[in-house]
Amino acid sequence: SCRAVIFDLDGVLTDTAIYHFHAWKALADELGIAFTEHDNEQLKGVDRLGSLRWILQKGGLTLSEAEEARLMQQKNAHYLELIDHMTTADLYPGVQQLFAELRQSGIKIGLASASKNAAFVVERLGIAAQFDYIADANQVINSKPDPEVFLLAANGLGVAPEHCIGVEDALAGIEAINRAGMKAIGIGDARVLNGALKVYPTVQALKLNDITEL
Ligand code: G16
Ligand code: MG
Repeated sequence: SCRAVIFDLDGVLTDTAIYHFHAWKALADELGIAFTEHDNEQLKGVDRLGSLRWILQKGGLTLSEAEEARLMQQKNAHYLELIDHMTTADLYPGVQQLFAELRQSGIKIGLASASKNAAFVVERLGIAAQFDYIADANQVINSKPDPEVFLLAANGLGVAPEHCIGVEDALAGIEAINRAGMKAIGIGDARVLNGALKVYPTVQALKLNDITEL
């Protein structure tokens, strides 16, 4: 039975993808590389270095590690400026209610994010105190689809992976959940999120019953 639900952040609890897109797009423009919203889909759940390298490869560029570090710093500074405007209004509808129901049922709530800015974002969304444990990119070596961040979250929650459900909007995240030995719920398009046991269009459509019955 389910004893903990571990949520992804970007694309599940809030829409930061649009801010990541704007910041990467500005950088790509500067480098003379075409970068579209369609391209941005490929970067969901992918960590910062992986995302930069994807864009550089699209432009046929190979840069030194020092140059990569400088560009990542530039993109992140821009991204931080953009998310500085985030408020509790940016929390997706239905999240507060689902969290309250999970808590009432004695089910723990965890976070497993590929973002190094996860703590800042959940603070802005006003939900930081609701997590029993937060695992993010600052604590892991291997990014999704590696299961590390989900396993770290389960460990922090003190719940065995087989009693955890993971909730993800990215294919790489679904794979990470499955490799962690957890049950995977997808948020988004069922045709895209292969490997999820169930897929819901939004987190609002995901109900407590769906979790306890999975
Ligand atoms: C998120 C986003 C990715 C982003 C990554 C790293 O992952 O989906 O697009 O590249 O974080 O973000 P940062 O540059 O802030 O460290 P998740 O797992 O929360 O969906
Ligand atoms: Mg995500």
